[in-house]
Amino acid sequence: MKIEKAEVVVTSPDRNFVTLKITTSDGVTGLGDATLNGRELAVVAYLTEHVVPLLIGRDPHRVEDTWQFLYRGAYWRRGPVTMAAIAAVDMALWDIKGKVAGLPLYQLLGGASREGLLAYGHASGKELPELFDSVREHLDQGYRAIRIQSGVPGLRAIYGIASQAADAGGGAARYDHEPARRGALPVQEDWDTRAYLRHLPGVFEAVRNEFGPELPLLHDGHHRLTPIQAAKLGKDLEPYDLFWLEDCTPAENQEALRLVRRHTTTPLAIGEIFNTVWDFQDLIREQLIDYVRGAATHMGGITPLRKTIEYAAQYQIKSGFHGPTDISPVGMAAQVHLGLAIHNFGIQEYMQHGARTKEVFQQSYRWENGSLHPGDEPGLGVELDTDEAGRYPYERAYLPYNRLADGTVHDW
Ligand code: EZ4
Ligand code: CO
Repeated sequence: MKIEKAEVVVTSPDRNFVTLKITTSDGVTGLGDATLNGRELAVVAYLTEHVVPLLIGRDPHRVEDTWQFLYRGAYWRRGPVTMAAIAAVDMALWDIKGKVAGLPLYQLLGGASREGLLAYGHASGKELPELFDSVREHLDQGYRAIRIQSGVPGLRAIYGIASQAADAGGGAARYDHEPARRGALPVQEDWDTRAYLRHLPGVFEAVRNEFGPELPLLHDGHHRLTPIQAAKLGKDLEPYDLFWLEDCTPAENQEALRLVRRHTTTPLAIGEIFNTVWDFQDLIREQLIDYVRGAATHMGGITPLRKTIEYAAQYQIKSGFHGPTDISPVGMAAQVHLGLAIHNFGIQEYMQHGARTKEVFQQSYRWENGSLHPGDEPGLGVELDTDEAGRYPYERAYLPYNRLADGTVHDW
């Protein structure tokens, strides 16, 4: 069996997705997710111009060898564009292997370690009543763990607030929070760290008072704090027993986490923008985080994400794989299979795709009683309806960016 064809499919049902479809000489097809939010066409070019020609004629069973060849063979390593492209190949080859074996991917990864994956959704609101409604909606939908993002008085639009995103226009209506907006240029949001630090602990106090002590609550700081600010926030949130505080600092400076750790027992989750195992190496070895936020789509596929999480297991660090709407159903399926198989599963983010996306990508993973299960179809269990995909051509979309009141660009 050889790889006969590799096609890059771009579709924009509710948002842009990039999918690699590999076909073997035996007619088996495999899918991989290569979606890089706001930079989709860069990955399309990398795949089409540089990767696809290398795949034709290769043995699709050689997953590890193909990964090493694409990673080391390019000489210029890492980076989000390259790693999203390699991820798509890796996923597609695992998909093919599962289909040839007649087994769902989780069986190839060691079999199920649990019945299903606890998944969390995104509740948000400009003010408390809207936030409480959003939490109740999530509870009604069956969520048993919820991320809390709140507006901040004096700030017009900030990351994570669905209604503010909807006000800014551009396809945000369906989503709990879809940060990328279709349009010619990125939307500007605003930020004031001191206002945020003053406001947020009161929000968590109110949520705990309303919904009780048991519900696992999460929060995303989205890279906007300095180390000492992050330490203060972690400390201030301790009474509200967070499941995790995510991306409390921009993690390029990994030493910063040592300082945060010295001051707070609030669990930390990091890594949604990391590309490789090596980005996690120090954070895991020094036990500076509690949850690995990597995504199969952005870490170079199932193969390296599995290596990362196996390494993390030695330190009792668990998975909390990134699962926003910009991970396609193919990428989500990959993570749900991996999450079912590993011992050190923590939680899975699950925002849910829109109806059009579910038509384009027919999924066999299911969501029941707040848990995800990958289903038992061979491989990843996702099929791409290319006719349906063709109805939704690419639409330019950017992630927003941040400015402070004085006009300085800030981390978004
Ligand atoms: O901003 O997926 O935890 N989730 C997140 C996401 C990211 C987007 C970027 O593409 O931080 O909302
Ligand atoms: Co995040």
